[in-house]
Amino acid sequence: MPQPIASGKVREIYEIGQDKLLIAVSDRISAYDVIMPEPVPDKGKILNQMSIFWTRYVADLVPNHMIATELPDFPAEFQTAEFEGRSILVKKLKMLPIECIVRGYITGSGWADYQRTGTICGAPLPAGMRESEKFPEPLFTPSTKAAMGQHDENVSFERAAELLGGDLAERVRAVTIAIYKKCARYALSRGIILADTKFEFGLDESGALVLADEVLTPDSSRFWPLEGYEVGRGQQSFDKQYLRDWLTENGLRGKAPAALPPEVIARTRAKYVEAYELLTGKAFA
Ligand code: PZK
Repeated sequence: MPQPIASGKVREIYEIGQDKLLIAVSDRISAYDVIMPEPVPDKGKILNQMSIFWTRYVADLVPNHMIATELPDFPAEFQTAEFEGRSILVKKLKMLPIECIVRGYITGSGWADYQRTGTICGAPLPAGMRESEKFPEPLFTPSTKAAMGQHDENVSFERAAELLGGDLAERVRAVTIAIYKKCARYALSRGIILADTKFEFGLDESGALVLADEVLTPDSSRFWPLEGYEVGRGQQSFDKQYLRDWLTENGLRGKAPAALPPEVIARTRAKYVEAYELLTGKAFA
């Protein structure tokens, strides 16, 4: 059995030789920052396939780290059912020390910062914006990675430029916004608002800027149903609304419940399948 070199809340990374990694996406689900006691069947496969779809969709804008997505192309020890569909083999990169967050709509910590200070990450914004309103232009709001269990820290573009160098910071900002715009426009045509998302980039052996990590999944993004979207209030989460409502109704916000009702799991799974099918136009087998 291969052993991961790192585990996130939801994913595992395995080292393959000197220059490759295998990323496996689990069926674990978090809500209010807590991992639930039970998996959502097929969530890992669905999110991995969605990420592969988007990574290919933006390949005209930026090179990516993907080497292989199919079991027969993986090293022999990973050619087992537990890795099928939920894993990708990638090129190991020198990861940039920032998370590239892009926001199309004002919500979450961005909305909180705007209400408090009138800015987000030091960027000037129109006065009088309302919760969930679309920005005139997508906003690049980088953060620096915190240790596991900590929240990432928002930084100004100037701070990002100190960490990366001004030229790389500008290139990362431009490609982040270009990817977001292309994908948000497409998703909207399928009935899903991509409110915001997080990308991670690295540099390859030749120093080229390469897109890594998961791309535009509901775990790295806020997906909102276009149906029912209304400025001036918070929006429903496309994927986790049913789970959050159940946790809230049962006084379990931010707690780990002993178990989840089968209906909560089934309805949440159905939302992941729905998002996958809407976005890719393919049935989830
Ligand atoms: C890399 N992560 C995040 C993912 C975890 C942590 N191509 C790459 N090269 C080097 N490093 C990474 C990648 C990618 N992708 C990604 N951390 C490092 C992460 C999954 C599970 F625990």
